[in-house]
Amino acid sequence: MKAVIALGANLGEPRSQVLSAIEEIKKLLNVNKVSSLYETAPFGVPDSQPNYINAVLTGETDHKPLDLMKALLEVENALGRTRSFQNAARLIDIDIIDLGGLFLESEPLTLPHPRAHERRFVLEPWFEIDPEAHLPGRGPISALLAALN
Ligand code: PH2
Ligand code: MG
Ligand code: MG
Repeated sequence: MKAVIALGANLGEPRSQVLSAIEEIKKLLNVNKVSSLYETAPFGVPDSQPNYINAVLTGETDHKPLDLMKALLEVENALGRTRSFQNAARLIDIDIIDLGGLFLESEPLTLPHPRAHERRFVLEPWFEIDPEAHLPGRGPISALLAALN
């Protein structure tokens, strides 16, 4: 199954944490494409947070959704992630955006990512590596991006 994964960091050394996370994810799945790193203003959180470094990658995996999520949480933990409150500034965040077009609504994991369609910091790097991509249930990411303008 094709996986689309978004990374973000805005504490510590965000660029090197995102790059380290990408290296760890390459051990978990067959990574095809990795976007550039984007410096983005904090979105939907207090402006007082530092800017983020964001990236998106695509890969192939046979992991079941919850197994992939747990493996990615372990990468977050290995890189020092702690959780205080939702959307708090963080050392690393790794989110599954889409996994093979699956729709899943469960307590630990909702697929596709329920807020991806409104997040330029996800759509722009994703568009860079896969301009024809669709976000299941929402449509072409090119149109989603245009709608944000
Ligand atoms: N992640 C959030 C909330 N806001 N803003 C930017 N620019 N980048 C992020 O990765 C980000 C955010 C919650 O996961
Ligand atoms: Mg997130
Ligand atoms: Mg997350």
